[in-house]
Amino acid sequence: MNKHSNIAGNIAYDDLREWLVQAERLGEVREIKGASWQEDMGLVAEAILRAENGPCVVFDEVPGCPKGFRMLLNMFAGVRRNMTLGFPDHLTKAELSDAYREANLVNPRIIPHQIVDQGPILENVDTGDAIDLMKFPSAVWHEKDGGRYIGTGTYSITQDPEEGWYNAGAYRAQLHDSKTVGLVMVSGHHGAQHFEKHKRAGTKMPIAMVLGGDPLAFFYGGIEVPYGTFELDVVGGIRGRAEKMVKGRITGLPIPANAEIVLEGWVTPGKTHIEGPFGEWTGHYAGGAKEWPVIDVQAVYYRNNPILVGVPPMGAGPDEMARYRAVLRSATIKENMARAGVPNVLQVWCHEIGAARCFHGVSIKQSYPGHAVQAGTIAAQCGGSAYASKYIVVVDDDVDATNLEHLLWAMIMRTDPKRSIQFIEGSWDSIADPTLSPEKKAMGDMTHSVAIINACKPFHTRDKFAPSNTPSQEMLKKAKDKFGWLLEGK
Ligand SMILES: Cc1cc2nc3c(=O)[nH]c(=O)nc-3n(C[C@H](O)[C@H](O)[C@H](O)COP(=O)(O)O)c2cc1C
Ligand SMILES: [Mn+2]
Repeated sequence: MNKHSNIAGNIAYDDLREWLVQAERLGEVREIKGASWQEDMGLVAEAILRAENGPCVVFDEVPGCPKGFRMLLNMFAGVRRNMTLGFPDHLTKAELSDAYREANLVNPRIIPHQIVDQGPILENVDTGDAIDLMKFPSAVWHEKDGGRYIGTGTYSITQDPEEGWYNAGAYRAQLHDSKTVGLVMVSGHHGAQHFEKHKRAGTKMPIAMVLGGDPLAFFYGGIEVPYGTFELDVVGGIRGRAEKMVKGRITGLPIPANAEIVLEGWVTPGKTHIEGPFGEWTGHYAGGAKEWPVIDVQAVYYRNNPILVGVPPMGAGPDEMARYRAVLRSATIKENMARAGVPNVLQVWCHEIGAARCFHGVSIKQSYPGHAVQAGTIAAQCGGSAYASKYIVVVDDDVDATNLEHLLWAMIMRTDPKRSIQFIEGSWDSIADPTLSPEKKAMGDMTHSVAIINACKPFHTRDKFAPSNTPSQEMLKKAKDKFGWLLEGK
């Protein structure tokens, strides 16, 4: 049993404002007035989003936007990570991931959302000529972005027109004009599946796009939850109380009653607009600029002094998105592996350098021939990992798979490349993968190969493998205690 199994999650906030109060209590919030959406916000993102312990920044008085219309950046860093997921401050990120898994994934609870009549999201409802998306402080995040992106810290609610279930998925949104935003739903994602059904039926798809609100709901919009399950009902289960939602006036879709900003409207099959380029999570403008569907916004709901949330991907190293996904996805994959019947999986870490999608380390206590290959294959292809996984490294239990350098050391030193690496072909890829060829993209072939790197000692000769000269915990402590001062400049 894991030593944290007695820790139950306790989410101390219901919405973004209560979360902000908690983050302020931790001393991790800074306010910036007068920053421009054209450049300054992107510069702040460059300055802070890659740091493990960067502050949460709230922008106000953005030139061109009404005072009080704010933008919040960097929810998931510092100690507030643990607060956000409802766990004590002292847990490391790997411990946080395990505690989260044990509290929420081992025996998952679903609490269906509850429809209510009132909520702060109804404080302002703009329709018709009153709709003006320009008043929200959306930013140009990267130098070569094709425009402002209003939807990055976002998720969109849609309904399956045949089966009736709701979905919440994070799909980015470029600001096209005062009443229209872009919508990028990659093939296979649930929102895209709903849209496919509408296309076949020749009907326009109702949609409600949340642009700021409860951090937990946003995280769940961007993480894999099985087909047929409404992410907000999962969030209700984690909180231990039903999410309160109001009915959208235009579409009847459920809208979080305490969200900050929600766009409601229609996505019409065949109606598109040039979207992108956008600096994506792979650290490239890989998707380029192309035609994507749009949302014709029919109603805008927002609280007084609304807070837009920005979660721009930075790429090329750990960023905010990678940090929270590493914690959540590592837990998801570890749980998926246990359910698929892979025993003795000690650690799973979706490394931030691979945007917590493409490069995963797995440590196992090897128990039988083929165990390492089984673990690597499932870690590459389970529900939490299939999309965009690229490299899986499986190591023995004396390696810390959560530590990038230790993992790479084992990968380099304990493999014979030709023998130790095998490939899965035709695996689900992301359009943001810069190695997808133009030909494959043109054909709609969004697949690539995945490398399973078996860096375990061969099972049948493991006892003859040269022992590692990594010091024992006792020797390490002794060395530090006796001679650690040599590094302290004394
Ligand atoms: C900030 C953020 C932005 C994302 N942008 C997109 C996007 O533009 N298009 C897309 O298809 N997936 C995007 N994703 C990934 C999906 O949201 C994610 O895979 C999610 O699990 C999809 O949910 P679904 O399976 O319910 O569709 C994004 C995720 C995050 C966290
Ligand atoms: Mn879904």
